Amino acid sequence: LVSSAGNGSRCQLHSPTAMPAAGAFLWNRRMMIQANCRGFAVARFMQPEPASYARGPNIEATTFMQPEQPYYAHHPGRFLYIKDEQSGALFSAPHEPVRAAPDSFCFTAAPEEITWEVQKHGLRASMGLSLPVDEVVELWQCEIANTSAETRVVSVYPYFPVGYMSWMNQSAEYRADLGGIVCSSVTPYQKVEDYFKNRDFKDKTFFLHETPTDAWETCQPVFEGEGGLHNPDAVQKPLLGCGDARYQMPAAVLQYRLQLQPGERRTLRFLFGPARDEGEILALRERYLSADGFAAAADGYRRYLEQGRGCLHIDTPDRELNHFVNHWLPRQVFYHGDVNRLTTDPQTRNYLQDHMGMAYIRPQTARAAFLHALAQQKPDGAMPDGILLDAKAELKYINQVPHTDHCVWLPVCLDAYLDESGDYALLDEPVPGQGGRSVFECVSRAVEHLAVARDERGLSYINQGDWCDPMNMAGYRGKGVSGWLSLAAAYGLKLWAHICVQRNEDALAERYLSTAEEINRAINRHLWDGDWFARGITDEGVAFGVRDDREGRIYLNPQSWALLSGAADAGQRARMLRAVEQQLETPFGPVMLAPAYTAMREDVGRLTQKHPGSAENGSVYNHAAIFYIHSLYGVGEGDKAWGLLRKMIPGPDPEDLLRRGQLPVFVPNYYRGAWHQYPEHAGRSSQLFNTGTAAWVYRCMLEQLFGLKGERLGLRIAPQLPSHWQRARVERHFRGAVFEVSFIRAADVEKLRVELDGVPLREPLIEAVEAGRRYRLCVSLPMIAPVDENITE
Ligand code: CEZ
Repeated sequence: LVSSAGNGSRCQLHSPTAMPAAGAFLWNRRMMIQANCRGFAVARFMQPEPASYARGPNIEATTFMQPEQPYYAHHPGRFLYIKDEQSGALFSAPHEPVRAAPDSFCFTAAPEEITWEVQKHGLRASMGLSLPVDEVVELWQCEIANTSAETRVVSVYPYFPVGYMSWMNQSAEYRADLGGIVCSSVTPYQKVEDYFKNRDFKDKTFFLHETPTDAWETCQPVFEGEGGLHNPDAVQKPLLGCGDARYQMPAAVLQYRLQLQPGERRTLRFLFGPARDEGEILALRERYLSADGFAAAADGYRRYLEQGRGCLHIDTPDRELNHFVNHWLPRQVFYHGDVNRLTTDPQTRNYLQDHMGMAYIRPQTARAAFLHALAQQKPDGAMPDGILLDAKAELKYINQVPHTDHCVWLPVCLDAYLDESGDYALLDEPVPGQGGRSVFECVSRAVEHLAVARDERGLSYINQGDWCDPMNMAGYRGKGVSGWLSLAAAYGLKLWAHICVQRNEDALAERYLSTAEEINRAINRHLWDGDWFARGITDEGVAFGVRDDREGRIYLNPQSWALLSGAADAGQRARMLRAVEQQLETPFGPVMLAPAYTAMREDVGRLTQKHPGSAENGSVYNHAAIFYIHSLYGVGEGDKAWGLLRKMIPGPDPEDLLRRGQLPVFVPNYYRGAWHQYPEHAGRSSQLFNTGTAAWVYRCMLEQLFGLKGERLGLRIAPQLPSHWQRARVERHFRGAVFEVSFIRAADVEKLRVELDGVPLREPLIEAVEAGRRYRLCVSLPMIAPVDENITE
């Protein structure tokens, strides 16, 4: 079903039907495309707000990227029809729209390209998609090969639907002078000011060919006719009709009539994308549409991805984990941090956590992002709901809803950044637009804002949401509080106090620590429910996420952050872990709450209206799951943490892959939960690769699983390898140095022993790391558990 090649840098799926939504994504500085194994695709580009150049056949709402994106016959995609001119037999690549059962099929996700290969009727069709680094254009290289023993005559029709472009104006025609099809439209608007905003939009969609075509069609309804997409009318005729689209729905269709000798192959290259005018189209053609143009773009893209390689290369007994960590995880972290999920107003918490991830990938970008975010801090120390990335950006969607947690992410993410980079100078950097205040002062103000935004019980207000976006009605009347945020505030205060100590700001540190303790006490007084912490208290004073609740009895986040904040003592900890295990853990990871709500709770909010087991209503919400894992490592529960961490990556066994319906090439924002309510749907991936999870997974792997964690003085070694691993090798880049680390479990080892270049260390800490140096570490670990026979090394 799923295999890998290229040492894990290629992930291959051998069926177009077993995991129909499985796919991969590519992005560059201006666009992204998510394409699935069957040929459907969703692409967005920035102008500067996200826009599309291929749409569904009806007016589409502009919205943010959605989980469990549905696909349907006329969904945008990129296809090839292939007709045998002698027998009339028809199939299509990759699978849609004809859906003929292939003789063989291979979808390949690679970091720099996505390819499909289909074998049918003695023919092999392949399609490959790649992107340049800086321009909005898809580079398509297709090949058709005769794998039979006879000479074949075939027609190949690339079919790139463009969809419903506009209700004001849409058309398409073939342009011999440009060498392809150009679809034109006017982005619909009504307000005069929008005319000026839209004037420079890329309202054309082009499809250019390198090899001259035999015929074309540009009008979607004419192409499809009565035959439907499975068997379009136009394909039944010897040649396409070469028609225009005049206020009709455009499509880009070409026809190549090819005669192929046995073994012969033909390569066809195309460009697909948006443009403002013909000049832009010609320039893209010039630059890219040739073998050399494609090769140069591929080179450039490879160099771009190099920047996202990350700082960790692993070789463990778990082969699929190695592939994931070496090739895919840092790529996903880099995507988030380099292009900010292709938004112009990332949610503040997302922006900060995405750049926490960037601290391990390209720290200077993280540094700039923290300064950029702080420049938008409000006069009272609060952080805005979203960070505006350019002058024209506006707060949209969820960023118009007041959430109370944004300040928390400053100490949390900066702490990680400082540990990794050692860049304590950042703290003294003045923040632009903040009247000369330094980073340290701004963050202190944020932390103090958290300390103040509490009620008479000492708990943090929730307003219309905290980390949980749709928990919008627990406190919208101004009284309700968040248990999670109170814990997170206590934790944030402690982290910041620690940084104060390092700066000899002892009085400040003491103040923050005592506030943190005060919060922890308030939480224990008001929110400890006997076996776990409640999620919050509503405007009406009702605690929720408690044993008396029939639905939403227990939430994961308060337990995780109680471990981090130190609110839980050893007895509470044991009870909480048991409760989580019994009520929240599933074969696909821990769900965020249980039981999932089946009806609206007006004193909790719209999360309870989401489908049970989806998203925040009790899915395995991976962001929440990784907080829990991080906190488990924090209290030394390494094996437990590992078990849950491994569940976050689909596979390797085929049954699990089928359940998730996703390839192990990214962490999705969730897997369906409601394990007890809807077991047949549990585990299914949301396919949404926008998630703060990625940064935290990378962090947990580096700092906790392998225990190669930065701190002010250097690199501390404190691994928590799963006890059944006998050995592992890791290359860790840190502050310009390279650490080659080999971990070995041995019977004669009683406690962690670290040798540096053959010399035992007194403390497992490498101080004063020298950039450019290669350090060889041998880390010996005691045996904890017997060897698991199932694990092959
Ligand atoms: O958005 C995420 C946010 O980007 O939800 C997380 C939150 O911490 C992230 O910052 C948990 O709520 O508004 C909604 O109902 C959406 O479902 C969002 O909550 C969700 C998006 O689906 C993810 O892109």
